[in-house]
Amino acid sequence: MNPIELNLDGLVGPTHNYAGLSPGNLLSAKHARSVSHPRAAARQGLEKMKLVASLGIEQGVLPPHPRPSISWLNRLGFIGSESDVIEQASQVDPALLTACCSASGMWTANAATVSPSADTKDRRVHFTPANLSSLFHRSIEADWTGHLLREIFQSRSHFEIHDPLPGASAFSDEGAANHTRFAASHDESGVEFFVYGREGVTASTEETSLVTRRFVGRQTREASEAVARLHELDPARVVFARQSQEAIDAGVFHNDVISVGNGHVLLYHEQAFVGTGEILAQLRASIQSLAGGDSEGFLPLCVQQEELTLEEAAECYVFNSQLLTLPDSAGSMLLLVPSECEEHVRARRVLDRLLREENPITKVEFVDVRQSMRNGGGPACLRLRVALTEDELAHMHQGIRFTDTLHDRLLKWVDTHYRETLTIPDLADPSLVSETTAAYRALEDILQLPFLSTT
Ligand code: SUG
Repeated sequence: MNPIELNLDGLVGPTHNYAGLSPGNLLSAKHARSVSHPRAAARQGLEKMKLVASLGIEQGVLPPHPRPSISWLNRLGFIGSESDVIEQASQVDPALLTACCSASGMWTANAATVSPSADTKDRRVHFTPANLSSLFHRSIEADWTGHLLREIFQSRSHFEIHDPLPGASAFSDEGAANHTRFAASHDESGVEFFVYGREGVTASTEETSLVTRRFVGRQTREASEAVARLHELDPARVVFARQSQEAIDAGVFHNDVISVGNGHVLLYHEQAFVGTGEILAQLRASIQSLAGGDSEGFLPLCVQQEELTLEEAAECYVFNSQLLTLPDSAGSMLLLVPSECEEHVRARRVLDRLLREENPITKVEFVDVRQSMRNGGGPACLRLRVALTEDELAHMHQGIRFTDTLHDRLLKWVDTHYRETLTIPDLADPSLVSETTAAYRALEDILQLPFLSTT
């Protein structure tokens, strides 16, 4: 039996739009207010899930968050019938309506941080839903994500779902997008690597000021450390690193835009971190000690700025790839790369070099997730990795496991319920609420999750 890595992809929701809501995310800013294609976006996501499942890798699907969120608009003081609420919000504060319509829950790499049972003291899988407190439209995901994870991973003897960290800026947490795990295989204990963008509680005024920098990092050191404590990880098996400010300023708002890890491999840009030499030494020592010193060892694969600048990386998203161990292939890996890189001459050169050189990456495939990419979300953003044992897999909710039948049902569902195009003014259309409610009601049956249209 192969060790299991479940990839939980977020199904793109019917309100997928380009609102330019994320400072520091240059692709989102570039496409702000352009016309989106929700149906094509959801189809692209489903195609990616099908591709990963066809490799023999366990795939699952997480439903879209309920949007437009009438309950959040109610919390903000817009009261009345659903159409009254939409109308008031669109007149009084259209930006709030837009935020409460965002389909950003699709980027499940930001849903939570996950530590598998092989790493935790109580031998349960630990999840901490990300509070996403940096940006309002993302912060409203946290409670619902917690609820969803509790429904999907119900067995308390196998799974622990923590509350999100406190919502203050000092504990800003963006989940697995800033977390990587190194292990000989998915079922063995590993080293967890947390990357943060700034200090939280102890930040100096200079550090948070935009006078000397372009963008402020989202993940704080305090948040990463709190998650590691909550998950009861062995401190000897945890490494923390700080993102370089150059990377953040170039548009690297999450670490998964500039590095990706799997097995014992870390593919990273030379300007990704502060103090790279020391970080690599810590990772090497920790990984080495896992296997009593006789492991094959840590394999860092560096991309230098002469090959690809930070700005180019933040544009083509070559690092925002899924690095997948291929089952039954003695540890060889596939890099699933956004199709934008296929036409990007310098990214192609990097990929060709990786394939030529001695390392476990034996295959590169391109995947079209262009609708998501235009909002700054590549293949890696769209999935949450959960390493599980056979027993844990059997104890989670089975209705979200991806099969050909589920794929076909979801495709039909998307074609029935999604609009072909959506503009920002369309978000003020009250019929969008009834359309999406009908969609979520139908999805309850498909995924066997009976609360999607009522929360
Ligand atoms: O948080 N974009 C998301 C993209 C998240 C990508 N995730 C990872 N790198 N793991 C964000 O910036 C844009 C929404 C808008 O502008 O309409 C947005 O939220």
